[in-house]
Amino acid sequence: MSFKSGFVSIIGKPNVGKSTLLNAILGEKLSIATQKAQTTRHRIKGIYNTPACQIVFSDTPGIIQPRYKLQGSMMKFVNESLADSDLVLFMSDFESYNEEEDLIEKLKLIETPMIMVLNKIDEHSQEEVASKLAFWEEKKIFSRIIPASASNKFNTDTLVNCILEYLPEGAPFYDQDQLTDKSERFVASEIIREKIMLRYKEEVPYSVQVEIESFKEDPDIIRISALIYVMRDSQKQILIGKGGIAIKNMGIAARRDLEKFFRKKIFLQTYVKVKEDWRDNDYLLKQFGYESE
Ligand SMILES: Nc1nc2c(ncn2[C@@H]2O[C@H](COP(=O)(O)OP(=O)(O)OP(=O)(O)O)[C@@H](O)[C@H]2O)c(=O)[nH]1
Ligand SMILES: [Mg+2]
Repeated sequence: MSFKSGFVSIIGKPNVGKSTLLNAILGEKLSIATQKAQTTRHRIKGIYNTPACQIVFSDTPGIIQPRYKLQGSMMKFVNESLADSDLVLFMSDFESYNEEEDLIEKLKLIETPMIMVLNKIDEHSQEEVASKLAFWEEKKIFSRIIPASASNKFNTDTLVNCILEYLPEGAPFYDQDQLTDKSERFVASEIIREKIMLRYKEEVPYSVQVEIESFKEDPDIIRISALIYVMRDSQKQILIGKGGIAIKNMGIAARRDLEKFFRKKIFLQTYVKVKEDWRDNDYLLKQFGYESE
């Protein structure tokens, strides 16, 4: 058989496990995943390479009704990804969403073949799984429906094989040893943001932007300096914590994961700055990389 290559968009509501699935397929923790909704803010390409194929997955932000400009950009990333894919993976879990009917109407408009992934089956009984599968079958919008557990890597190989059936024959689009289209700086900033999402509550994770000020790689160490922007002074106080303990512990956790990803010793410095309402500021959103490609 000749070489197959193509683009696959992973879309769905927030928190259904899109990034977890991408990481499970790639065998690398490329895209950050947390229990909080709206973890992913960008379109992140993850490139799956074997001697027989190259699948360029796009992880995308969870589909929501935008309330501020940052969320508007996030939804633009979803649409762009849909526009240039050979196949769509629509992922859902067992939550029932208020706007589900609206979303289903939108899915019906997508002309690209779609595979539905029913995720998190590890948390549910066979009866529940069967009834959810029947619910989606009935919509008649998917070429295939695959029950899976991304965090347990259950059915992810089956899914990859199924994806390949829908991809055209053709040469690879990227170097066959390339993992992502994103820079090392981007991945570093995301690892730090993941730790903030995991360790802080309420609006703080949603008010944070992480920018890598410098990233210097020496033979035995990478020195990273990160600027963490928040929207208000009160958030800065929370982020830093009493005597700086909260940010110190966040930095330790981030460094641990940075060392795992880059497979090198890391020296990490963090600074916190206030940029009022950056989430609604066109200029800053552009500067922070939330502009369309
Ligand atoms: N039990 C269970 N939990 C899962 C599974 N897959 C993902 N999760 C968990 O679901 C949560 C959300 O996972 P993410 O991968 O961040 O979800 P997402 O769809 O990328 O979310 P957004 O980026 O916010 O759109 C995390 O706590 C994951 O550990 C699964 O198969 N089973
Ligand atoms: Mg995600």
